[in-house]
Amino acid sequence: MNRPLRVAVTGAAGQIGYSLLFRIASGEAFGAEQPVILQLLEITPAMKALEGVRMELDDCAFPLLADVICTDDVNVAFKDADRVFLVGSKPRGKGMLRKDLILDNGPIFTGQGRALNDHASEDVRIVVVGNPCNTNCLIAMHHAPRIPADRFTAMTRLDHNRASACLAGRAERAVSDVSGVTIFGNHSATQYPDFQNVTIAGSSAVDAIDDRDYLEGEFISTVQQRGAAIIEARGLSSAASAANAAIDHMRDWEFGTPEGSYVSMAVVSDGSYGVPEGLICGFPVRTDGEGGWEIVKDLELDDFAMAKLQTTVDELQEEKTIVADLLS
Ligand code: NAX
Repeated sequence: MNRPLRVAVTGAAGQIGYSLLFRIASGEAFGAEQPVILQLLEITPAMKALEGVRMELDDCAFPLLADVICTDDVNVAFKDADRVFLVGSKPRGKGMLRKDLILDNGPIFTGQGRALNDHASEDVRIVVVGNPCNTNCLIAMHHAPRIPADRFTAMTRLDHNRASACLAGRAERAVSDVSGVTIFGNHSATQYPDFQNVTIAGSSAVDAIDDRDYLEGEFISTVQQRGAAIIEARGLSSAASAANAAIDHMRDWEFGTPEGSYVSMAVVSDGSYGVPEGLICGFPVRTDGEGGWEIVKDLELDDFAMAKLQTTVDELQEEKTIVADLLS
C-alpha cells in the first residue's frame, strides 16, 4: 500500500461535501490502491454537523480511509495537505447572481491561500470549487507565493460534463461518444462551451448535429444557465453533480488524460488564445499523470468563438478588478 494521501476538503459539512467525501474515501478520485487521510474544515457553527458526517464515514468502514481529522482551524486542515478541494463558501441562492457572491466569498480565500502557503505539502494540488471559483482561485494563488501557480486550478468540469451530456442528447448518441468539449473562460453564465472542436462518434459535432442555430444559441445558453435551472427546480444549487465533477477533475489530474484527448480545467493563463497572462481561465487542458498539465493551444476558434471568449475574459478581468484589494 502507498503512503496515505492527505486530502483536505473545506466546507465539508455542506451539500457538495456530503456527496464528495464518501467518493474520495472509496477510492474514486485517487485510485483503489491509494489510502487517504481526510482533513475536513468547517466553520465553528457547523462542527456538530461535521461530526455527524465523520460518524457516517466511520460507519462505511472504507478500507482506504486511514484517518479523518475534523477541524475549524485552517492551519490544521491544510497541514501537509497533498490534495485540496476548496469547496467551502456561500452558495448562490435563488435569484442571486454569481457575481454578488464575490465580495462575500473572496476574503475566505485570502486566509486559505496563506494557510496553504504555510502548511501544504510540496506536491500539493488544489481545485477551487467555491464560487466565484476562478477569482477565488486567483486570490488563493496570490496569497501562496511558495506554491507554484500550476498547483492552483478551478473547476469548470461540471460545465464540461453538462455540455457533453447536452450534445450527446441532441445527437442521440452516448455521452462516451462525445469528445473534445472545452469550457472556455469563467465558470459563470458568460462561459463559452466550445462545440467547434467537438467530435461525436468520430464526426464533427457541427456535422453530427447539423443545426448551427441550435449550437450557437440554445446549446450555449442551456449550458451557461444550467446552474440556475437546477436552483429553480431543486431550490438548492447543484451538489451531487458538482461533487462528481470535482472527482473527475482530480482523477484526471492524478492519472492523466488519455492520449490525444483533453478536459476542461480553469488554470492560470500563459497568454494562450489571447487570454491575458495570470488570469484563472477555463481552457482545454491535457494532464500527464505526474501532476503536470499543459493548455492545448491548437484548437481552431472562428470569429464567433473568439467573440464569446472575449466576453467571458472581460468578465474575469472585471472580477479581478472588484477584488483588487484582496490581490494587493
Ligand atoms: P453549502 O452551503 O451546502 O456548503 C458550504 C459549506 O461551506 C457550509 O457547510 C459552510 O459552513 C462551509 N463554509 C463556509 N465558509 C467556510 C469557510 N470559511 N471555511 C470552511 N468552510 C466554510 O454549499 P454547497 O452547495 O456545498 O456549495 C459550495 C460552493 O460550491 C458554493 O460556493 C457553490 O456556489 C459552489 N459551486 C460551484 C460549482 C462549480 O462548478 N465550480 C458548482 C456547484 C456549486 O454551485
